[in-house]
Amino acid sequence: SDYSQEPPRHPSLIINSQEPFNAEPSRSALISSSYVTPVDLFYKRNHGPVPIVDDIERYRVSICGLVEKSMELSIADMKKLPKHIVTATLQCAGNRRTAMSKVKTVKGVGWDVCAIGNAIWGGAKLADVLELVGIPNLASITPLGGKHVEFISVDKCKEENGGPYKASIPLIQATTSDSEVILAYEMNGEPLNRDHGYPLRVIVPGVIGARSVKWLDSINIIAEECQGFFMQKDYKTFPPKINWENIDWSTRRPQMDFPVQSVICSLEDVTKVKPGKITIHGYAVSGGGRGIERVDVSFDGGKTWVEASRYQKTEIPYVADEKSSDKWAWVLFKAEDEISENTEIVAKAVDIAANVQPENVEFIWNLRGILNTSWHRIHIHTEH
Ligand code: MTE
Ligand code: MO
Repeated sequence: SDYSQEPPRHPSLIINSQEPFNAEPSRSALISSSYVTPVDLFYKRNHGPVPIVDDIERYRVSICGLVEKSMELSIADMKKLPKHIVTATLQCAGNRRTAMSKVKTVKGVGWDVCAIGNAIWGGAKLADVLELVGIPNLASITPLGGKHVEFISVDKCKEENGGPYKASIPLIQATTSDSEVILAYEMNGEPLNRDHGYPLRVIVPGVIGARSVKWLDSINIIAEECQGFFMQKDYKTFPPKINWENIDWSTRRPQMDFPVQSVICSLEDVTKVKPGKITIHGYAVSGGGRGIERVDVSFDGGKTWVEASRYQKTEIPYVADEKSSDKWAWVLFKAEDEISENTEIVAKAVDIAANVQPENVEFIWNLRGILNTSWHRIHIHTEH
């Protein structure tokens, strides 16, 4: 593969792999960049070289498969449809993998806690695009129910034996009246950049990042879910007893929604501080549109808890539509206390369905190292 034409990147990114390029911002950069993550600091997760789509006039997305009539749409065609703006947090399923690998080796990119970002995405609703090829909204109640929408990209990767990256979602998820699945051509009010999917990418809010296919080439309506590597042989969770010898991928479904998550970003996992008042900051988010109910923080290793306060939405640089909801977006939180001795600061979030993060990473260990949502713990050493 040819990595000679990769786009420029922010020098402060922490690079986990150069080819393909996988990088995340530092904790302090992520949290100080506030509610909307700037594009250049947003984590980048690629599986191959970033493709070059330089002839935007000739770029077309084809929509084919089980449709009345196939179509090819240009970016100009997409822009003729109503622009839908959604604030959504994108999180890689492998976020916090490094901490999981300390229990027992796992396979995958060694992410710290910042393979996540919150952006304001602008584009056409997938439902509106599908209507153009004869798929009515609320397709679930028509004979088209039960089908899947497959997204096929321009980029090529080794996991697909040199074929394109792809994924699918159930058709109903795109056509229900409250669906906010979009084909995005904008990120934070600007055209997508190359790393994030220029000229067009899918955004599936509330779902692991892997399903938000970048550099979209075609949309295929199919009867069964996508058979691609990342749907069938990756991004699934397994019980702890499953290893690479006895794994049977077909026994599990592809992971879609991500579970409730929270992370303290203002401190490293082991931090030295002077005794006295300490204020911690972090993010919390849940999948499936389940907002955050509260974030509990403990300054004594989990014996007692205080409720964190939220401070999201203070300064949104790009004003989304007034009606647009924040149900797909993270919340930023802060909490403070006095610290006098060595301790552990712990965060755990609760979502609106009362789901809570698991206490220990041991109990959710899985061989691919995905969805580490265990309580985030910071070890504090006081320096007198
Ligand atoms: N789409 C394509 N075409 N190729 C990819 O490698 N990576 C996926 C997803 N979409 C990927 C892709 C994964 S695993 C994640 S987490 C997100 O894109 C990352 O999106 P970002 O790089 O914009 O943060
Ligand atoms: Mo990912």
